[in-house]
Amino acid sequence: MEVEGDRIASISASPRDEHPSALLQSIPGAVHADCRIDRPYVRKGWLHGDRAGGTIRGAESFVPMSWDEATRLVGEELSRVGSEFGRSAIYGGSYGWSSAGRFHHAKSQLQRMLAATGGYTGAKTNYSYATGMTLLPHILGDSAMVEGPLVEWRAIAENAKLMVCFGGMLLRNGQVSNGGPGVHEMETWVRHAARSGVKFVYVSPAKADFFSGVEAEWVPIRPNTDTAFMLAVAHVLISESLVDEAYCARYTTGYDRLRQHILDSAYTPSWAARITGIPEATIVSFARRISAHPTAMTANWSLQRAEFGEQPFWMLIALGAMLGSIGKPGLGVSFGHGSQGGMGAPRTRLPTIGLPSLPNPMKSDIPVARITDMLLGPAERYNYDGEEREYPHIRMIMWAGGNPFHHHQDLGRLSRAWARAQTIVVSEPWWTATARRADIVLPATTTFERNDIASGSRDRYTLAMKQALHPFAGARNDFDMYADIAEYCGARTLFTEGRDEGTWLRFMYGRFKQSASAHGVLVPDFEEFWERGFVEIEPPKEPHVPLASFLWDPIENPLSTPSGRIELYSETIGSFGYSDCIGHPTWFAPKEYLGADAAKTFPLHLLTAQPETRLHSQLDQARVSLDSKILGREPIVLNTSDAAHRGISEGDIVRVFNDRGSCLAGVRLTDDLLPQVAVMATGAWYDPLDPLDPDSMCIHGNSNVLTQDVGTSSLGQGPSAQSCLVDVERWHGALPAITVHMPPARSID
Ligand SMILES: Nc1nc2c(c(=O)[nH]1)N[C@H]1C(S)=C(S)[C@@H](COP(=O)(O)OP(=O)(O)OC[C@H]3O[C@@H](n4cnc5c(=O)[nH]c(N)nc54)[C@H](O)[C@@H]3O)O[C@H]1N2
Ligand SMILES: Nc1nc2c(c(=O)[nH]1)N[C@H]1C(S)=C(S)[C@@H](COP(=O)(O)OP(=O)(O)OC[C@H]3O[C@@H](n4cnc5c(=O)[nH]c(N)nc54)[C@H](O)[C@@H]3O)O[C@H]1N2
Ligand SMILES: [Mo]
Repeated sequence: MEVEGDRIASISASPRDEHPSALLQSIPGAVHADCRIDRPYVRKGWLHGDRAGGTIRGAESFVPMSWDEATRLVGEELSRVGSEFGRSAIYGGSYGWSSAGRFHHAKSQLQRMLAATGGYTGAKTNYSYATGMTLLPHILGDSAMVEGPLVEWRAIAENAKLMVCFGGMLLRNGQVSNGGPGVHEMETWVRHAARSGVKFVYVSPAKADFFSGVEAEWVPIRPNTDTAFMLAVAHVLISESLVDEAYCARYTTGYDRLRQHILDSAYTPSWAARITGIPEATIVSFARRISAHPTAMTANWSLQRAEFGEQPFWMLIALGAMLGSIGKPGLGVSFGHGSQGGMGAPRTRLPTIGLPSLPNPMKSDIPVARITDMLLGPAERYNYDGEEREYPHIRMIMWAGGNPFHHHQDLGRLSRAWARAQTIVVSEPWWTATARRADIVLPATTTFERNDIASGSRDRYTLAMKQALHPFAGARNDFDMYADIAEYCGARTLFTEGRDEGTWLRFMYGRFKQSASAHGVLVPDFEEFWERGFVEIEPPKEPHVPLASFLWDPIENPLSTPSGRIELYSETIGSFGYSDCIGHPTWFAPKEYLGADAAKTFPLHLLTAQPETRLHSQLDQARVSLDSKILGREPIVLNTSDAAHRGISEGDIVRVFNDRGSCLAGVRLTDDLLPQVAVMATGAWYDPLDPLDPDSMCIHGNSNVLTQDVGTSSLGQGPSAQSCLVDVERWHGALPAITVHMPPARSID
């Protein structure tokens, strides 16, 4: 990276990285963007005593403040809300990716401060694979099969002849990994497997879901119907006696019940063909193929971010068990090889570097994607994973390192819910849609303005992230701002533990060095690491084989499930009595998919995929993302035939709409997408035409104005963004200028 004065002049990837991310080119533009926040601000109405924010948030001007004033206002508000309503009235779930470094991880810093000063209502699970991580412990004893380590690429290359990828294998998603990846290797591993003789088949609504250059066979499927396909594949395995009955008897419980259910319900290939759009013959030959060849199966996380998202994951595990392949080297089932960088890559299992958390004195939390339900329904009861719970009554929200007005579903509904809070404090480097909807805005530094350590849980590198720039204008590190707020509340030392940035980095690295050496791995001391810039930990010689010891001896090494086996019927889940997630996998028709009644009114299934040109909403204000827009609007990919009979052409602007909301988008056409499917990336900054109106059209193209905000089921309560029906029409109106990439109005008093 070249720095001139206090600006990044150019940036390039490490020579270690064979496939660097194109997103690097957006960094200078983002760091020096006009929409950086230069100092603390307070919403004018709030400053004058308005504690009923309403939908005025996002439409009112901001008054500049000194850091001392801002610190005092936040500190006072924490004390007031805490003493009037109790600390669980403060929501600090603060979901979001923040930036790569482990010390300046904004959410972790915020939550330490909130814990040190008395506690908060937190959040469980995530938006990525909430449903998988809640379901899998019931079925396999833990959630490793979705969080990693997965079935490893080296073992796949060596042992599999066929790899089935539900949702495809996406290089665009492989650019990204939590904590900051040292290298981008998804392409390397897929090519390695292909060269070793693995044939790839992917089941997906979009042909583009597998990258070009590696041969892969596309099985087009209607969105949200994978479970129906898998059930019919199971039906064929049963009818043609292709099930590994001995494996099911030894390693699973409930196979007989599932088998009976599949036969009784007549989940035949002809039944599934009508639902999935996959020809009957293809289903039959698919079943024969996966039983004839050593097969690895993976499903992307997108499959479970849909209504009844538990089912495709559970049913894929059932298929793996019926083939007798789970636990065999390089075979079986896992989730996410195509979702994110590092999934399935070899790695020595050491604890990653992290900021230790402080225990939250309030035992209050929600499944993270239920935030709107919580804000709208204080004291309302809800189900989650066998528990009957009650939503707390939230009066104050603090957010750092996340963008709910990008990431949450049904933004109109979120706007109404957001209006219920008395005080909202957001820390952000940029004037995002969320920062604009705060009462107190605290300007944060970016990664380039501080020292940190990157340590991905999914690759073998630990990286020194050295400060390259002075903090922008009045921006401060989250750590420093929360240390001062903690001090106001009398808890500075509890929060800082007497350390500053430098001593924290040494402390965190020291703990890592210690645990590495306990695992027999020697890493250099801090000075040498910082000087050299990275530590690479050699992966083990032998690939990791999940569930290998269980396969070896299921009595000696049982799974942590109640039965000790793979649960194809779960007594526990059955005993919850949920109608939307019963004791075994089954087909539930979503409310919104192409087979639903609602498709008569809104005939297109909208998939909101991860953006190739950004990280979620991050870097939307910079080059790679801006260059991808059409007349400034986020692209929507439509099938040529769907566009033709609506009189829509390539490059047109359309209005995308349903009962929940609408947005503008620029049209890209393709023949390689299933008809009646449309794809928009997430992350275009939310820019409603009338910020005072929660139903207003987003003129920029944030797809979350359209998605539905319901839990996957009473079990997982994960987000269901991928179950969303819409229609499109050509937009003949004027094209309002995008305003969200510029700072909002500011005033002096
Ligand atoms: N429709 C639909 N919606 C989705 C999804 C989908 O598939 N479809 N996917 C979901 C998924 S899987 C995810 S993970 C979420 C992602 O949602 P988020 O994680 O909320 O998205 P980001 O844009 O990464 O938001 C991170 C924010 O942190 C800010 N930030 C970065 N560094 C710092 C820092 O040092 N300090 C502070 N204070 N702030 C910082 C960034 O500027 C940015 O605004 O979106 C979810 N939303
Ligand atoms: N460049 C970039 N990469 C990212 C991110 C980013 O923001 N930018 N975000 C990261 C994060 S936080 C996450 S959680 C992961 C998410 O990883 P995923 O959840 O795997 O990603 P998506 O892009 O939502 O979906 C992948 C593909 O699944 C297909 N799909 C959708 N619904 C269905 C379905 O019902 N059935 C089948 N068979 N296929 C379906 C879509 O065609 C889509 O292209 O991505 C990570 N990678
Ligand atoms: Mo995610």
